[in-house]
Amino acid sequence: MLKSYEFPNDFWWGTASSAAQMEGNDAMDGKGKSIWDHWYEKEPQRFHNGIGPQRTSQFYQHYKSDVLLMKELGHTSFRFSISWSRLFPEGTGRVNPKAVDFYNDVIDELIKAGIEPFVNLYHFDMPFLLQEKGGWENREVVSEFSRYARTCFEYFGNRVSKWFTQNEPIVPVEAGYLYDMHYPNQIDFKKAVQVGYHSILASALAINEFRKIGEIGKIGIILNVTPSYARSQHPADQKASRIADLLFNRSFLDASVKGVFPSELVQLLKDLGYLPKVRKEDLIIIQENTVDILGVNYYQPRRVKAKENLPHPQAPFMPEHLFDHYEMPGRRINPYRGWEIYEKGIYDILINLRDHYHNIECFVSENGMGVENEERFLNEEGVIEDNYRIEFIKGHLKWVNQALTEGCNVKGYHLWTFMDNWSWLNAYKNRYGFVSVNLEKQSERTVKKSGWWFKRVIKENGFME
Ligand code: BGP
Repeated sequence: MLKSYEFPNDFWWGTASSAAQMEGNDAMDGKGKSIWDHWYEKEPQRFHNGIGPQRTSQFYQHYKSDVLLMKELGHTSFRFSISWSRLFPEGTGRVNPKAVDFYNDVIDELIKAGIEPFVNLYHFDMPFLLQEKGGWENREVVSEFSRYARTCFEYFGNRVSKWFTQNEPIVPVEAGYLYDMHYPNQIDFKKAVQVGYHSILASALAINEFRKIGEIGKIGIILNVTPSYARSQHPADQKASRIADLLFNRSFLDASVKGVFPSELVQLLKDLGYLPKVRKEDLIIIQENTVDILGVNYYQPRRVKAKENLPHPQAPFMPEHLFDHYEMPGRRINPYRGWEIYEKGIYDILINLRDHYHNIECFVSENGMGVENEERFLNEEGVIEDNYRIEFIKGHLKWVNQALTEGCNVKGYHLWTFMDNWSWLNAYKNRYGFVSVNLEKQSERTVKKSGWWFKRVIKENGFME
């Protein structure tokens, strides 16, 4: 018998993207360089097929028709980010009027199309001139961020009522300061902790600016609250998993939602000798400026086991000195990205938020599947038959639906992403969109089978299976 998965009438259906990944810099139009522009100039070979941020999907040129396509596909909301270095070419000081026009127009077009804009302020894209001053390592840059945030609220707050300070702030910490995947390519746990702490402070300061301006809507943060699963019930595996959870989830989650750092995390960093530099007054700001709403990005779980071998005595300290990653036999993998597919993870996250984070209002802000060489699935009508993506989304939506029936305060689902976009180091290797983009003829966008399927899901507020 078919089961029906129904969602509330006002459920937010849509997609998410980010400035650096979709705007394109072919027309810089006064934009300053971000760390991505700089790094690409310096080391283009680090990017898949040498494709850099210049050639991303040209939303900057085509946003009007892109928004119309979103409308055609039934979107009720769309999350994008403002590029700090487009708005403030030097990261501070002078505002670029063309950027103001562009974002004003994007917002207006979305509203005209009946699509609610969800605006994020920071998605891995530090202005290069501020990175030269140390980026998030530097307290001054934290203050610059709150100034930038305030400017955005002032310019766009009259029409945007869902704001987000940052997307996955743990990623610049890991990728930029531990694992050499983002600029500034450092491997330095001490700096990583400071950068993480300053990002949290920057978010709280931006929220503070938002509250000072008055009632212009809700403000939140978007976190990849990857659940940690221990290999076994053995206390050593359990401890390893708890440490991973503290470092990668609860650091940002507790600070953003509850305004405090878990005492176990503080003790751990203290024991390791890696407590960041903290000013007392900052802790009050963090405590008083928690989020109204939480975006949950979920792609894969984190599986953890106790350490099996001692680290090399000369190796720089890494989180992996405290636990090992666990490759669970039989796990399902998306081979193109190497990420495990585990749909129930989204349910576990939502239940955790219900039970331990006062059931804060939340939504699935990113979920998706990147697949290589999708042209092989083209049918005779020229449509990519991405049945695997439909299955992937359904699998997750079923668990979101289950969480709803159990009282979770989850308000929407956004796929990553609307149209194929530039995936950082992977450039255009894996495609995530409901809409494919012809990289040669950029203006050519073609809706995939999943895009039409999702349109029906939105129309019917659910699906049967
Ligand atoms: C998330 C990021 C996105 C996006 C996505 C897919 O972590 O918020 O920016 O890129 O992951 O990952 P990737 O592009 O690396 O395949």
